[in-house]
Amino acid sequence: MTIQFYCGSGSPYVWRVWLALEHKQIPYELKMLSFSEKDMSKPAFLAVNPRGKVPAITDGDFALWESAAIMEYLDERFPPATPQTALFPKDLKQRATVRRKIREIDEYFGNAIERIVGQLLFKKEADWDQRKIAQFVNTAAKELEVIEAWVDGGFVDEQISAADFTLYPYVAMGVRLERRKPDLGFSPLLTPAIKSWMRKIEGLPCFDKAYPPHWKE
Ligand SMILES: N[C@@H](CCC(=O)N[C@@H](CS)C(=O)NCC(=O)O)C(=O)O
Repeated sequence: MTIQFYCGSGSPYVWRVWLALEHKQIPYELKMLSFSEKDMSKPAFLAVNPRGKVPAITDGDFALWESAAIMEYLDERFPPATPQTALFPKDLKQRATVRRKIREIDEYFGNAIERIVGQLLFKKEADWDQRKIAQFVNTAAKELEVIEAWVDGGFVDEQISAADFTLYPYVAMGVRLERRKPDLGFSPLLTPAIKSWMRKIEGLPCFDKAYPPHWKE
């Protein structure tokens, strides 16, 4: 039974699952929902995910949501043929470390990016709280220092993993937010080590296939 992948364009949570599906070359059927049409709140989708959020998948009659849980499910459901196609390492402690980094990325860096999104994309410019925006950028900067040490010369962990697919969409979102606020000051935080890691992710065969469709326009 083909995996049904419910998604929306531009969501960092969707993007990580999309990268995971493509990286592992899992066959799936794309169900693109529209944020502007409020498809996530319609009964057809609420029957899949009662929280009304993307991403969600179905595998036969099994439905799953929450992007981090979906990545774990996909990796176990479609066991990797090589370590390069694994989303989580085989070794218990390395696996725990990747899970920890995913939590840290979501909890600290991702949270700061989400809060900037909340200001710049969900409020009118006149209502932007410049003090808060600066505070969130500052938090992102501190987290990028931690992240820089992780990615230095390699991936977020010892080899490519779900942690890279978790991190990349948030970083890309930070850069994209400068279209709304050119003086946001996010891009200058990207050090050579982080940029070099970004190029590695951008060079993966899965990258173009999972790129948010409306960002291509
Ligand atoms: N913790 C969830 C977050 C999912 C989430 O917040 N998705 C947003 C898009 S970024 C959503 O679907 N919002 C519904 C809406 O805007 O109607 C996950 O990791 O999957």
